Amino acid sequence: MTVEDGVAVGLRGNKDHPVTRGALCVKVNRYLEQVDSPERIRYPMRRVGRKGEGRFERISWDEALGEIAERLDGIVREYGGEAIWPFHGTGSLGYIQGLEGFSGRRFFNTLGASLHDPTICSIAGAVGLKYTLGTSGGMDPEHFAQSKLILLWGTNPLTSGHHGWKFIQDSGAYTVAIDPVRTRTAERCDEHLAPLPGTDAALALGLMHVILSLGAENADYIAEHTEGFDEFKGRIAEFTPERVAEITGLPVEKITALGERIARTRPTAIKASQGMQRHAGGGMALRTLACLPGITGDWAIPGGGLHYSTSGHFDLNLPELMRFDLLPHPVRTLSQTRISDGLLDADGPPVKALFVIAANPVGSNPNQSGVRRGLAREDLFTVVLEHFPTDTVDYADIVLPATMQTEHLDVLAAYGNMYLVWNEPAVAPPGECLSTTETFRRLAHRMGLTEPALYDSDEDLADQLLKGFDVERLRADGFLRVDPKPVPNGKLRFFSRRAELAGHDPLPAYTPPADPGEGLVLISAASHFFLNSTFGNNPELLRRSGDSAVTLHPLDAAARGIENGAPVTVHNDRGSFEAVAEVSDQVRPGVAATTKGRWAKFTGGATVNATIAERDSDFGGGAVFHDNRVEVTPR
Ligand SMILES: Nc1nc2c(c(=O)[nH]1)N[C@H]1C(S)=C(S)[C@@H](COP(=O)(O)OP(=O)(O)OC[C@H]3O[C@@H](n4cnc5c(=O)[nH]c(N)nc54)[C@H](O)[C@@H]3O)O[C@H]1N2
Ligand SMILES: Nc1nc2c(c(=O)[nH]1)N[C@H]1C(S)=C(S)[C@@H](COP(=O)(O)OP(=O)(O)OC[C@H]3O[C@@H](n4cnc5c(=O)[nH]c(N)nc54)[C@H](O)[C@@H]3O)O[C@H]1N2
Ligand SMILES: [Mo]
Repeated sequence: MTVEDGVAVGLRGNKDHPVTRGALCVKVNRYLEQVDSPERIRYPMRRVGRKGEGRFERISWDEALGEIAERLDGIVREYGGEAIWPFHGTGSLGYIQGLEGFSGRRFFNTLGASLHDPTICSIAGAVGLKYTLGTSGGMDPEHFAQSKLILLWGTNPLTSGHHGWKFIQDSGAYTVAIDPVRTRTAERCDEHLAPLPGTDAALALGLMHVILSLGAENADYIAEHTEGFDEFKGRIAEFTPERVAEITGLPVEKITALGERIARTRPTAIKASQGMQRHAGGGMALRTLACLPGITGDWAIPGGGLHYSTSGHFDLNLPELMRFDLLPHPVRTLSQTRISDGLLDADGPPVKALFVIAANPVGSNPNQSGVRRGLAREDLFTVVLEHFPTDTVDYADIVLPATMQTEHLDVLAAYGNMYLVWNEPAVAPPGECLSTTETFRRLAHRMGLTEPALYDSDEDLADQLLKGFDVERLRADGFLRVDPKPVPNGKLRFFSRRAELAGHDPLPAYTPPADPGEGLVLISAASHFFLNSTFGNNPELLRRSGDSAVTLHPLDAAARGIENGAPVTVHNDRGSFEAVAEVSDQVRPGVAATTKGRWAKFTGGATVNATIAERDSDFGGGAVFHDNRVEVTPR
């Protein structure tokens, strides 16, 4: 950042960073506009209108903290601490200020508040990978530069993580996109396969079938580094290319040709990310994919293996940061993806106080109308810590103004590479904005809590989190590479006893999509212009993103009498939203595509999330955003 007279005037990427190499994305390039936006929430506010209406009056921090302290005291006395739900989102991936429940957890622990399970993003795939690999940490993405064949499987890095693309380009590898949608990334690949959504595990089993038929498996790797191959062979035998063609909707020849290419190309790497696990069988899909490099032995070759997320490589001292030892007794866990369930029908005491921290559940959760119903409960006391008046803020009883990354101290583990990041505050916050940590230090004081750990400074918290790391170097350079952990961790398990004990098939399998509806499968993946719902109010990005659109194949459009550019309603029995039809062969027949991240209040009152079911995926209680059947009708 360039700061002049205490004001941030410039923001650019760090040229010395080995992954970002000085580049920012379309969204973060506009971060300073957001910091300085006239719409930024700068003062605490109290609701004056109905819930959902979004009318507030400015109050002082003293009044805000006083009211929150009094309400919490009363709720704890009457219903117990578990009636409080600290609901964290992914708005900040900082360990100190955000990240899915770390910040403020100490405070909530002393009150005995319910735990929050961050299930919305990547959990199904991570649990699936752990069954196969014993870890969710995969290949170092910098190793893609050494790959000869790269399968970009259910991932659109040119939109959702463009820094990784450089290594893929450097490799000169043959690239194959496997995605029901011809994305920006698929356009740039040598080949594109468009399977029916939710059928990836079947495709992976079919590819392994081809490899085994050619006798191209790596017998030495299998014997030395894996378990359960004999059992797994029987499962693979069931997935002939003909059967897989029927399940995936891909031509048999394409499946066979790709299997043959994998069989003869070392190292082959798979870049998967979260897209394919937003399905009923999403955890099983990742678990099955991770077996492919186990058959070929690619896991043992630099430039081979599978990359999903790097979070498993960051061994930070979370217990010391979170301090679960401060809980007075064991407490229940509430799932992030099931907020309407939690608010309307919780097991145990009713949720009476909700803190929304760096999250926008009305915009980003499944079951938008259910989320609204839950938040509209008159007897629910809702506090939202935010930068902007989001669709969720409209339901707050008290809104607290939060600092942005330019204004607070934080430590981040990169989402998709191997570097820790130090986030130094560069400018003073505007108005009366406070960091999450300072908000909870002040609230603890106001409630008369005496636990000393509640008053640790941000620097202390960073030191505790980073015990064993070179904090001085991290602070001086701004980033620090962590040592990769071995993958697989121990032997690769084709047969998983742990999966069996958890009630799953002990072998990798194909779990079909679960939405029982008819109609088109609607995928709502990352928008090029928004980061989830963050930046969804940036005027320039809104302008560039155009209208809320839904892409339909010409055959599906014709069958519905829909022309390119026509206004349509997208609907199912859960809800509906309005869009403009884009008729294009970018999607395969039977599939429709839109993007996530729009604000309901700017889009006719509802977004795609109004059509998505609040249903768990197979592993870990993940969300099933892309397992969504809809109908599209002209408006
Ligand atoms: N620009 C931008 N970047 C982002 C985000 C954003 O909102 N905007 N969000 C960030 C976050 S929080 C995350 S978790 C990541 C998510 O980014 P990704 O992991 O890339 O996930 P998605 O965008 O959900 O989907 C990626 C691709 O998977 C495809 N897909 C959907 N279903 C299937 C399927 O069944 N099989 C296959 N093979 N493909 C399928 C979609 O068409 C899409 O092109 O991106 C991060 N980066
Ligand atoms: N249809 C559909 N929906 C999806 C997905 C999908 O693929 N399709 N993907 C899902 C995924 S991967 C994710 S991760 C979730 C994300 O869902 P959420 O976690 O709810 O993320 P956002 O919608 O970006 O909202 C985050 C909010 O945090 C605020 N914020 C940012 N930084 C800070 C901070 O430091 N302090 C405070 N107090 N607030 C801050 C931002 O202003 C923003 O309003 O969405 C999910 N929703
Ligand atoms: Mo995410």
